Amino acid sequence: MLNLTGKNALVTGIANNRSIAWGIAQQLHKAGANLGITYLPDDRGRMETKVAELVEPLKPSLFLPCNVQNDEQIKSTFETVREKWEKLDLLIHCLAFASKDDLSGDFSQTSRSGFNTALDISTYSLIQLAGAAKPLMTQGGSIVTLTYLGGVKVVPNYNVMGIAKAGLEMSVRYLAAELGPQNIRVNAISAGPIRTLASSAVGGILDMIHHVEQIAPLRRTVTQLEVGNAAAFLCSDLSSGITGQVLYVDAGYEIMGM
Ligand code: NAD
Ligand code: 0WE
Repeated sequence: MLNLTGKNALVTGIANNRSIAWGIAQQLHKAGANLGITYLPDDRGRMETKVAELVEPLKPSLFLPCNVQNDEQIKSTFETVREKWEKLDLLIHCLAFASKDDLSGDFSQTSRSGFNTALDISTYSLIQLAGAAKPLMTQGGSIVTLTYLGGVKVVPNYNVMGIAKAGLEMSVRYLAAELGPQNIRVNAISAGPIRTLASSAVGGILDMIHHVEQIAPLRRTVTQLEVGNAAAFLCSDLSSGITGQVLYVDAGYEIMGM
């Protein structure tokens, strides 16, 4: 049985009840994990209030602001984890961002600053969070990140995010090689398209979802809770022999050639 009791899990990337991270947090809670939730703070504190309300039923023992572009917030997040929890077992990296200007039009027109922002938030953040988690994962651990097919094959308009996800998937392999001797596993879930805050801001996402529903072997898209179940598996001892992998949770879409 999938059992995460006694495991401390830090979950990033919850913005609202459609977030993939919310699906993951619910499944980790169901499996018995002790949760720490981080959120992206805004200057009016609205995110804090919204996310706090949403996650209240999961009774997180930590609730912390963590903008991954802010070194101080990352430092203080992991200092708090060290003080309040004896050890960290699980880290969920479920965030990405690119400027909207860079998610349509000609890829060759991507600006230097747009490239840097997308790779800083979406790719470098995994390396930095894993580096901060490493000394706290004293009993081994599992790190799970979220990626997308657009990092392996061309998906129209995914553009600079495709480069970020390619870098993210390769970071998973380098991190898995480094952290393996400490029994820390690092894996990615490549999710099919799901309507979330991030994806809904993308023009044509509904058409993409409709396309997947016709082509994917299961003739449907996946849900946040299905991604959450796969994450719970990768966090549990049921996956003890798996590291450095990209697990497709996409209703089978990735295998199709036509
Ligand atoms: P979402 O908008 O719910 O989540 C994105 C999260 O990133 C938000 O919680 C946001 O606060 C956070 N974030 C952005 N910038 C940040 C920063 N500087 N510091 C800290 N947090 C920051 O959307 P989602 O679709 O649930 O995205 C979660 C992950 O899933 C992303 O990595 C995304 O690429 C990946 N993914 C999404 C889909 C999809 O179709 N929705 C498919 C495959 C992979
Ligand atoms: O990874 C993602 C979402 C990434 C994303 C989305 C936005 C929209 C709003 C990153 N940054 C932003 N910035 C914003 O201002 N997905 C896998 C979902 C997604 O995004 C796409 C897709 C799919 C699928 C963008 C273009 C084409 C397809």
